[in-house]
Amino acid sequence: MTVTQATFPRGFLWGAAIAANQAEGAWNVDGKGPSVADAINWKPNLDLKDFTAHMAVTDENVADALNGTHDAFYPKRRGIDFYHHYPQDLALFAEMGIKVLRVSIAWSRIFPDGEESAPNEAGLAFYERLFGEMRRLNIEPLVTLSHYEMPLKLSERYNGWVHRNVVDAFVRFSNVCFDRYKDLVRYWLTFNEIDSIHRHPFTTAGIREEKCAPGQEKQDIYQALHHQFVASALVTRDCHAKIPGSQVGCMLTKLTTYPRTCHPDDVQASLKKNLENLFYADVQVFGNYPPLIKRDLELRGIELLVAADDLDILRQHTVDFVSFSYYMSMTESTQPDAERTAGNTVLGVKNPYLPASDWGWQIDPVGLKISLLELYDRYRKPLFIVENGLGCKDVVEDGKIHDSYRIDYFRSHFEQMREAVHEGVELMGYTSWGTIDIISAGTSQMTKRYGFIYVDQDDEGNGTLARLRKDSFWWYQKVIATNGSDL
Ligand code: BGP
Repeated sequence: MTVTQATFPRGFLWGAAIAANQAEGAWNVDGKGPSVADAINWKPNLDLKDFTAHMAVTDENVADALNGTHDAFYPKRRGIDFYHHYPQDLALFAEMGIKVLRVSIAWSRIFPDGEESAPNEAGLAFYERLFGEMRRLNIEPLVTLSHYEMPLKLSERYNGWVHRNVVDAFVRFSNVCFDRYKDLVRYWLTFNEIDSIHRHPFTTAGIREEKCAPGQEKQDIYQALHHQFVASALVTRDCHAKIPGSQVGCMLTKLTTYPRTCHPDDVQASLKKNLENLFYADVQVFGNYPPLIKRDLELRGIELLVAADDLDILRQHTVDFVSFSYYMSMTESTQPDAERTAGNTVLGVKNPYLPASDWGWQIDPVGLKISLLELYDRYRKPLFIVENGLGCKDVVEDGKIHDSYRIDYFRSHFEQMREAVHEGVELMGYTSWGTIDIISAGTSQMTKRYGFIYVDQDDEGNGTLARLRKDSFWWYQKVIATNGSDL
């Protein structure tokens, strides 16, 4: 029996991923309104251990963003000026040979207030130029509609997605995009890491928990999440109707969780974590709330306001593929002696068998294969890895960046991806996160670099913004050219 060599499928979509709020900069240019990302709290040298401080938001932050008074240090950093540099950056991506580029459309560039009677033409025109240039370079756009860029004025008006009106505003924004870009974009993602609403409710759903009624925070967050599920289904419906052949994906933070020991309590605890994580994709793939989650909400006294046709909408308009981010695996334990860490280091229990990045994220290539096998077996839908990579400190030496550690990271993950495909997983593509160095969402730093392309900008926003090809740039170019056979 001949044992065939594990390979990636012909036409595999090797690519790159960025997000408007972490790459574009130009936070108040050409009519763009402030987004929730523009109000994220940031202070120089904030203690990284205080992870939540980076994602917190204060009345002062919001007032500064709404009044435009905080551009002294922050928003100009909120990116690498991709807004103006995109022709040069796309040329670098094309030089690497990427087939697909994941970007997001900043909602507040299209509807600065969120509910205007007409969209901001300058914002629409920017993305039309961007997608047009991508097409010219034979780079397929993969577009995220919601990636932390909700209009701040909208979120302040309704306390984010808690209010049903935001569903209408988002559906309207999405339809303006489908109408304008129907000849340029066929791959769409609705909500980036829709599960992260619990980890940072403000950036993902515009919710400021201090504005919720006391004790209502969890109720409001689940209500907002329900509104996002309905909005995701409605825009999936509209995208299919308006763009024949289009494909819409959900997007999950894949947090595959291991039991720290074979103690049944540890196994049960990790199973609960895994089911809670998968719930968000379940709703968008199966079109209904899983029974265990419904029971969990009941036990917690959470009663969702569900409109008459909501459940039909969820059932009728499910996604075409499942996309996800994968950075690390997690470990769960019920034992008191388990070493726990918090903050922007690894979230939860340390896994003694795995190394960790400088930011404490546990590096686990096998965990990626486990995630692929699990997701494909559960959903029987094509999968797309739309975020993966290693955030670390790079050093420039004589204009070079010798990032062999990044090559090692990707090589080990690509080997596992290739094995998963060999074992039957239908994997559409892969976009590395932050293929060009951009702002970290969790820490607002530039220091936490993911790219194959270095950008000369520091954590204070100083630098020439010059782009430099790292050693890994040439390695990824070779991987793409050989469709992953030469790692
Ligand atoms: C994911 C976000 C991305 C990106 C990534 C890396 O949660 O979808 O926007 O930020 O995390 O995280 P960080 O930038 O904090 O290193």
